Amino acid sequence: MSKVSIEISDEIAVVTVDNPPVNALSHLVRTGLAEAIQQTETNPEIVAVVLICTGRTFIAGADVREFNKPAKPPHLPDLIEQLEDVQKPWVAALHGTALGGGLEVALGCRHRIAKTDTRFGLPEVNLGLIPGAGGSVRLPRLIGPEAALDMIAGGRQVAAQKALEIGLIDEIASGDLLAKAIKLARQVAQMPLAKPIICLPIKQPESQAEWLATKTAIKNRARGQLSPLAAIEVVENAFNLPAQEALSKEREIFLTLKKSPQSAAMRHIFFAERSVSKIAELKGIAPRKLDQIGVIGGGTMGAGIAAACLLAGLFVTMVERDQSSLQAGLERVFSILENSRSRGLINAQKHDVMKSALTGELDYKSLSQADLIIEAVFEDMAVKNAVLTQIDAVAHPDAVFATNTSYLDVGELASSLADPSRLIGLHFFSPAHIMKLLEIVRPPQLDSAVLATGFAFAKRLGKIAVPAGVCDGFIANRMMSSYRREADYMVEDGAWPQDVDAAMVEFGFPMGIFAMQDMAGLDIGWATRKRQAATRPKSMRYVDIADRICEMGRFGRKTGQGWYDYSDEKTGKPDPAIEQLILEESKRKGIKRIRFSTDEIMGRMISTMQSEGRAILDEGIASSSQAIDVVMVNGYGFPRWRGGPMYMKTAN
Ligand code: 3H9
Repeated sequence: MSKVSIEISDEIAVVTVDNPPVNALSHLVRTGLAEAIQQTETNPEIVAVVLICTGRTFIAGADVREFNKPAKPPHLPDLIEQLEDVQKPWVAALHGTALGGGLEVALGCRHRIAKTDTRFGLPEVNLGLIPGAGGSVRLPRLIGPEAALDMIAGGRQVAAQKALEIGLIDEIASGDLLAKAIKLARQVAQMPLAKPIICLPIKQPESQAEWLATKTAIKNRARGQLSPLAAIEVVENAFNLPAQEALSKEREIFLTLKKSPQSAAMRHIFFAERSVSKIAELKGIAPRKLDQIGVIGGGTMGAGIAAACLLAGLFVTMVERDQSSLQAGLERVFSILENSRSRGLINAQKHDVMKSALTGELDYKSLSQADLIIEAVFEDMAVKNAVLTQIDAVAHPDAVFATNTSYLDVGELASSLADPSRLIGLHFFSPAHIMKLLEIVRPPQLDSAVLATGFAFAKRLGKIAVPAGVCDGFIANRMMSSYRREADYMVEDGAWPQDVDAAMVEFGFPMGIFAMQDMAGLDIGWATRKRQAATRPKSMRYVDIADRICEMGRFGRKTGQGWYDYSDEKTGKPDPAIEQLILEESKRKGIKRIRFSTDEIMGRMISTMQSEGRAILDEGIASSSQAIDVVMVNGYGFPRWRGGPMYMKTAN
């Protein structure tokens, strides 16, 4: 069935793409568009053409699922060249997201009109690619090299108002997009045909110094990923080479990247992120109502969760144990909202609406109308049980209960309720209003509608929801515990903390595991280890160094010292006292220290994660290896361009 239709009315042809869910440029769509170009161009009754899409969005890009197969003609770059060669004006009528190949098609049209809430981007870099159908050559001609580099190398999307200001679109249409686009098409049909973008002159960057600084920042952020560097190259080609040469270069680089292991890994994670939250058993099960959210606890996590809910348009009641804790909790939320406003993420009006959707209370009875009540109190079984018992006494019968525990047994917590089937684990990552990952922990007694509500809640918050079974640390923290344990083993065996950290930063993590622990606070892990001490198998190797460091009162950055010394430098420097402690501990255990190369460190750390991942899968804690990859990439900075630890095992 054709994915592209043409309707002619009063000399204007409306070409409609209908390829749900996101109108991706599949082979059928490209074929349909090629036919539409030919038919509208040769039909003398047509004076102008409107290109529009059905459903929730304009074309959101090439059909990435086709990238694993040989490409079939018509190829997108050729199609866009044909579009540019036409003698009748095409008006792209845009809504939803005009991304990647979709924006490139719009750039092939002579005019662009968009609905108020449309977003524009060339996000190929997030798939390990660069634009492959002229985007890097046309966009800088339209909006200047600086703005284009930001969109192409940073994968940044711009909103309609900004797009209008920088010249990416001609007009914003409030109301009926099609009617406004037809009106514009009629107007431009009366005027001389506008020049195609490829024929527009291109400017050099305004300041070479600023251009260099931007390039350096992009290179630093790339941390081993190739596509941002390729993005710089193609945008520079756009202003250094003749247009046709720049187009050929872009095509050549795009095709090389498309075949690269990095792009394959990033495509894997893109689709994994979308598949992990599809739970077959929830088909047909309706989630419960979700308007009023109760959050118990106004600490860092509680406040972050409350802010995430407010930013998603929900009403929140925060409950704290006393007035000063409540005030501090509310202030934390207000400051997150204010920060979102000052960064332009929400406007002043939305900020005020969200602020007034938050209430603070000391009495649990205030939660009697809440649809979902999330406890985010101190990580202790007895404390959490006491809170859940109080919620149980006041909540309405359909309310769903959630715990934000990151380690505790959710099944055991549920057993403190009259009806254990209503408690779910919602493990947020800090900062909760920013981090995309949400582990949805399923205790054995869980009711399906409660689970469906957990997933609906995650979707409402724009989170990537990954289901996890009950075990110490679920997927994310269990994986990280194994990673941390292996790092401790390596330090006791002969590596220095800074060697391990440097190797893993080189691997692509944003920071090393020891630096990360110093940032989070060493006392948290220490408390967990003490809690686990009684049940830890005696045969298991245990490294005492971290405990010794805590016993010295060194809890990381907040005390100025931890694995590293932060007294002079913000980034921390290796401390001879810690090196001495490590040497003593190795000696005490009778370990003859050996040196490890960077590759050996990386290899040992990754294979440890893979073994732990295998165990997590075998025990049914994760439903698929993709789930583990998604958790590691979105929760703990595993480099996206490597696809995740489990993907690496199959890809190599
Ligand atoms: C490109 O264009 C290269 C060109 O420069 C050159 C070519 C020569 N292809 O995210 P959602 C599926 S590269 C195939 O849940 P949302 C997705 O898997 C591309 N499928 O919805 C899911 O399927 P399912 C540049 C795609 O509303 C369903 O659509 N473009 C594609 O939260 C819904 O997706 C991009 O990188 C695709 N391109 O967000 C844009 N996109 O239902 C990538 C989505 O079976 N896409 N699907 O799970 C996005 O950013 C988001 O999907 C979008 C919608 C914002 C569009």
